[in-house]
Amino acid sequence: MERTFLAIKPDGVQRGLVGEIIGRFEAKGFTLVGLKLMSVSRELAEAHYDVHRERPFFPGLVEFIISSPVIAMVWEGDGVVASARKMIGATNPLTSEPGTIRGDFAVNVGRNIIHGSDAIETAQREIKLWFKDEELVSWQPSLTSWIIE
Ligand code: DAT
Ligand code: MG
Repeated sequence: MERTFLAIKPDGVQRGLVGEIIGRFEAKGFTLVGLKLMSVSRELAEAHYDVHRERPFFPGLVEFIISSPVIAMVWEGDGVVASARKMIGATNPLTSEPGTIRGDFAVNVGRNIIHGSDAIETAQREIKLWFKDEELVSWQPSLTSWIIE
């Protein structure tokens, strides 16, 4: 079953949007299989954003991610990687569609509330980086037959 890594960034946690954001993925019908509130180490933040290491915004991005707690999550479901990216919206919240998380709650690219893996391979890398195997729980929600034909 496909899985993706999502993280509510420090701004989303500080602004009290954790319940709202988790609720959207629950209501959609995806399954939560991993969840933790954590302070992120500089090492983890730099590894997570390694592809952006040479970009001018990298130092500020790392400082932001380690500045305050983050909610790290793994969600499961058919097509969850691409669908979660759609629900999150475009990187710059000023261009994110209304109805997306960034479109509804953010105005600034450096404070865009949530991270979501951008491809299946990225998701696998990020899940391994953020979670130990034993922190992930495989389970079958009893509502499944009312959500998937
Ligand atoms: P996304 O988070 O939509 O996958 P990304 O991987 O291109 O976007 O960039 C990672 C994060 O870096 C993004 O969520 C916010 C920050 N960022 C990206 N482009 C930026 C820019 N031009 N200025 C400041 N921060 C930026
Ligand atoms: Mg990205």
